[in-house]
Amino acid sequence: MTFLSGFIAIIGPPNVGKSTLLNRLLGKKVAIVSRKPQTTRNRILGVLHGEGFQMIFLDTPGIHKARTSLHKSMVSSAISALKEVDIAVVIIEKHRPHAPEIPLVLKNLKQAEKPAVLVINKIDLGPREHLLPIIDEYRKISPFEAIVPVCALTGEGLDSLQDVLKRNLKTGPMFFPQDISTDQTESFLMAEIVREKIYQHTGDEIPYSSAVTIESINEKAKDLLVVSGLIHVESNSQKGILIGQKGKMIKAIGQSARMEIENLFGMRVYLELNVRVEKNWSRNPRALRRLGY
Ligand SMILES: Nc1nc2c(ncn2[C@@H]2O[C@H](COP(=O)(O)OP(=O)(O)OP(=O)(O)O)[C@@H](O)[C@H]2O)c(=O)[nH]1
Ligand SMILES: [Mg+2]
Repeated sequence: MTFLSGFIAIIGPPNVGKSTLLNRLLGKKVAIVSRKPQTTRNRILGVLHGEGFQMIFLDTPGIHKARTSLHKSMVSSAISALKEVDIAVVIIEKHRPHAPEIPLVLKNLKQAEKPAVLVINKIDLGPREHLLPIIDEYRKISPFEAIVPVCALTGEGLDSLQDVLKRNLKTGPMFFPQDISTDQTESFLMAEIVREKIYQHTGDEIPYSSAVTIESINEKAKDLLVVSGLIHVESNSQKGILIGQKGKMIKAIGQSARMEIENLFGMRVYLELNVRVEKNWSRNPRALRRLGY
């Protein structure tokens, strides 16, 4: 029997559920998720291992009109992921079928000249009868291989999506061994988990002004990891908010990040987090590179 494989980019406006969809397809969390837009900042690779096939997904930052250097780097990583793949999954939301970023997404898709499947996500939100007119409209806009309504949160519609994608795979190698589901390093995974908790625990500009680096990981005992992380923010007042009264905020972030890291690595973890002010890092190309963007 021949083996089928292919690279698939997941693209779309910010916050439409790209990372949720990837995690749900894999049955495993490889990408962080939050209610706030612009959570994903790098291309995140996730491998779906099937019977006789392999799909390599590239989750990407939301495509939008970028202003800061950080946002420009995010959008360009989405567009370059699109160039690497065999097929694109374009996601829009059922309740926002005309989100302002969609024309920019479709323009980039067209320039990349890749076949694409349109996923209409969040079908659990709003009336069901809104779906058919959206499908009709998008059928006319762009020659999609298929249009698949889904709810990434519950998994509804994902079997159909997988079938469509499988039909588009080509004979090819098994690019990743069965036990590998992502190419992210340990320290990147940990930094992302900390970042997700910052998105969950803080409001206003704090999530957008924070970057996380892992400075060291030491295996102290057989089952104890000592991890030291640094949260970079853009101003002293942000540092104050992130630390919180009597260190309450940073403690809460550290605690929930630690629990998730422990689950992921199957080890006890001691997580130390420090906050450093790096003025305007999100607008400084050199700082961005140092922080992994
Ligand atoms: N109701 C509902 N919410 C969803 C669904 N899929 C995703 N979400 C929610 O939408 C929000 C954004 O999800 P993400 O997966 O982070 O979206 P994203 O497109 O990766 O966002 P960025 O990385 O910021 O571009 C989260 O709060 C998800 O729980 C869905 O099918 N239904
Ligand atoms: Mg995301």
